[in-house]
Amino acid sequence: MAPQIKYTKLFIDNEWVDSVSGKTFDTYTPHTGEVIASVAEGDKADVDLAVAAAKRAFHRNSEWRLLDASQRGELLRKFADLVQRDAEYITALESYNNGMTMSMAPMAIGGAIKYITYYASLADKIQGTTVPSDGEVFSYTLKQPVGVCGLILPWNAPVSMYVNKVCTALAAGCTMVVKPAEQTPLTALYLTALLAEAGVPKGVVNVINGFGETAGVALTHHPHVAKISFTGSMEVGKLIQQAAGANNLKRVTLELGGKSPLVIMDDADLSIAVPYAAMGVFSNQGQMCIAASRLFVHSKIYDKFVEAAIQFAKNIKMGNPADPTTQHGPQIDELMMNKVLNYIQTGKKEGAKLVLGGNRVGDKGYYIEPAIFTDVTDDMTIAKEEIFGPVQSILKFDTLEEVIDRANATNYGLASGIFTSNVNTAMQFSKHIESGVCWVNTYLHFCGQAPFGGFKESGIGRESGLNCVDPYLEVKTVTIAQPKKF
Ligand code: TXE
Repeated sequence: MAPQIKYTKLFIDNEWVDSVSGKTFDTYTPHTGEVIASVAEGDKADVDLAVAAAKRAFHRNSEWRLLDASQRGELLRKFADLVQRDAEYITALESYNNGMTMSMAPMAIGGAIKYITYYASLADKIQGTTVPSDGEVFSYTLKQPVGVCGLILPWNAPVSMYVNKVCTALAAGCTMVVKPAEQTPLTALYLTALLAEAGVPKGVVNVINGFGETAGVALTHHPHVAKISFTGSMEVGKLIQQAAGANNLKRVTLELGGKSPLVIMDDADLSIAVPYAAMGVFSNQGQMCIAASRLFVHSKIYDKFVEAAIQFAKNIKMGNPADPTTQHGPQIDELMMNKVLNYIQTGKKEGAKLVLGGNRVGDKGYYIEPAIFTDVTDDMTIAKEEIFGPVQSILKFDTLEEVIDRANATNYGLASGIFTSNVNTAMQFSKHIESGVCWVNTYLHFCGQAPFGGFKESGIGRESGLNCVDPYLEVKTVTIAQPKKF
């Protein structure tokens, strides 16, 4: 049964409100493409109201600013408990609006709860230092919340993205305006209702549903927004960086795309490497910034590997994401489905060999069969551009030195991986690969304790990990004159 949809409005000052314009837009389920709800459509006027609310909530005498740091942690722990209480519903809603399979969504929501408790634990660990300044002074630093944050979310993992940004900003003591992706507003709205239930004071978390060119742009250009945290495309990431430079020098963290290399050495255990390589690119229908979308396989084992990869992918069960036995659901929308299908056509035209799948399935919903290309070369479009779909591109290499250079020959630098039984090979690769994350004999391993983010054009800054609150903080040095040194 389809989950009931409870929240569709904007959330400003802890109230559910219609947009100033009264406009709404439809949201769909990717399984059929049918409309499942109409949500309030915010634009500049609504962003202005939300930023004003967040600014009031950031006033030095506000309820939020007067909370103890440990109370912020308590609030987040309570939020984690509420997410746990409603986990089954949130999981179903995520799957319904996003198309994430019910075999994956429970892991995503369970993971999100662990991340929330990790961020909760950071709230009262934010510490300055005492500074051994020269002269007759006493100096120390304060780490203070940066102010109103604009948090712009993508659609590929809505709950995880909401939690990463909102809970880090809350741990730091900031206030915020969240803009969920236009494709997937529903779980963000529900999570916000739970934050209000947990006791977040009014104006601290505001949510504006809407489109990038209107609500998103209003947020990134707003003079009272001190920081933007964005996950999405490289193109929009660059626009956000420019907007920040053009007005009030907002602090910016960006988590953008990837073209992540996964290397299979000839000494790898293929019984592990084959399934990890497949799940590294086919999970979530390939809609992952860390997708292992360039699979480099050693020439000595290339044919054997390809055979095993085809066998594995053939058995991936495609279907309705609501069926818990389904492993492969739909792409998010028609636009993205067509974009992926175009890449598959381009791959064929440029001479790569499509050895499995790659067709649209059915004429309702946005299903694409997992695709495998062999004989892919570095210059091909499918080896260079982020496809964001279920396309495994297999390239051949001969030596470790060669594959490191080829893996690094991209503007992206988000994730990488290697399968090998030689620890020196693993250490050499992990040292020289230009990526923010490197997995050895595993892939897609995530936890709150580990920093996540990209080198090069894959982004700026890191989410999760001990230092994840730093981009939400300013450091202030306080120097007090002393009558004489003692
Ligand atoms: O991203 P957009 P889209 C990549 C992936 C995908 C491509 C396009 O390759 O194929 O991006 O996806 C908001 N100012 N990733 O079109 O447009 C938008 O409303 C401010 C990688 O969905 O970047 C949404 O909330 N905001 C990725 C968010 O930005 C703007 C996840 C992302 O949308 C804006 C998603 C603007 N000018 C896509 N324009 C990852 N890193 O995981 C749009 N937005």
